[in-house]
Amino acid sequence: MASIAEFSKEPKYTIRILSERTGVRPVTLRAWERRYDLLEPERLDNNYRLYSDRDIEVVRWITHRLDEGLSISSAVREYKGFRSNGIWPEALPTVLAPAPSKTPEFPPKTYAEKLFQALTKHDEAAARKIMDSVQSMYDLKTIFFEIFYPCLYEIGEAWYRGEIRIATEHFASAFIRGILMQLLQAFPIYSQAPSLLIGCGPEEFHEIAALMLSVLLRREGYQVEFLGADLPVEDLVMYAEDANPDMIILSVSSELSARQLYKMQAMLDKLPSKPKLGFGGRYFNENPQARDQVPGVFLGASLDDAIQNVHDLLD
Ligand code: B12
Repeated sequence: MASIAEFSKEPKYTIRILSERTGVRPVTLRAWERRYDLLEPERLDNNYRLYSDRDIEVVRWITHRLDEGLSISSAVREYKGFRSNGIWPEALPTVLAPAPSKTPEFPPKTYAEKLFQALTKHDEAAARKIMDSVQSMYDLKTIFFEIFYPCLYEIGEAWYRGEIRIATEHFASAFIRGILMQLLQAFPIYSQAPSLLIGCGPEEFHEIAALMLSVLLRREGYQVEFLGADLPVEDLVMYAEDANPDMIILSVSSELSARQLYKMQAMLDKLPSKPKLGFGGRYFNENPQARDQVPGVFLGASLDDAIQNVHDLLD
């Protein structure tokens, strides 16, 4: 394992990137910087700060100590104790794929088509190869929104036209779901951050959007539990009573599912912690008038909107 000293001091990342690479939200990073003088970012003329690979490792080391139960002040004291004795702590092993490092050969659309071809031929080896190169070229949002989304959309259209079997659609969505689950599990879980339960409304089986949102919010440092498809309202409310989430987010693509959410916020309001209900999904995008019928917060038309709204509501 390398020591943190072996990582470059070259200032190159904005606070946003530092946040994405460490899972600590920018607001928390700024507070740590103010209170504990932990990092040494370089300030540009416009007052923006740039962080180095070494800063990333320092923040990862600190968050690891927090996960082990230390308070932030004890973790910083321990870190500074090492440093004042001239010691650099060991860097943590990398659990995530490295940040994109290769210049893309083709636009994302081309990879969406290649992935569609591989998956509709049930050629898992080819699909994996495509994913390996895509992950070395593109960030997660590009992969989700510009490669997975159009690929799944075309799968749906091909199924609707009777050109592919149900088995093929299942194979394709299981493959993409598998990649998303791996990503979700590779991100650390921060026990101090606001907590979110994310899944699908009752009788809703389209779970990929909820899973994408779970990955992206976990990457931002939220404590996310992904609960999957078809969550019955009563059961979810009872679980929320035990789990005390700050928010429950449900994805919905049918009226049947949406209707069952009408009574949910009132049930949540009876719990001591009064979690917020956030919702979105294809049904609410296609039927904007239905958004007002569900008590709770409509989180927007896209997953990017949802992330921004979660920040606004919980930070
Ligand atoms: C995979 C798939 C399935 C799989 C899902 C597997 C899984 N583990 O998730 C299975 C086999 C279960 C399935 C079942 C059905 N499906 Co289907 N399915 C699809 C397919 C191919 C991909 C869906 C997907 O994951 N898309 C990618 C995600 C990212 O997109 P999305 O869900 O639309 O989400 C976007 C937005 O809606 C929004 N969003 C979503 N959730 C949230 C949440 C929040 C908080 C916010 C802010 C935003 C947001 O952001 C996302 C990104 O832009 C689509 C095709 C398509 N056009 O999407 C058909 C499709 C959705 N299915 C369809 C149908 C008809 C069905 C069935 C009724 C088929 C049947 N006869 O049984 C059942 C219904 C099951 C149910 N009750 O839920 C139709 C729906 C037509 C319609 N207008 O109603 C589609 C469009 C196929 C088609 N072209 O006809 N399906």
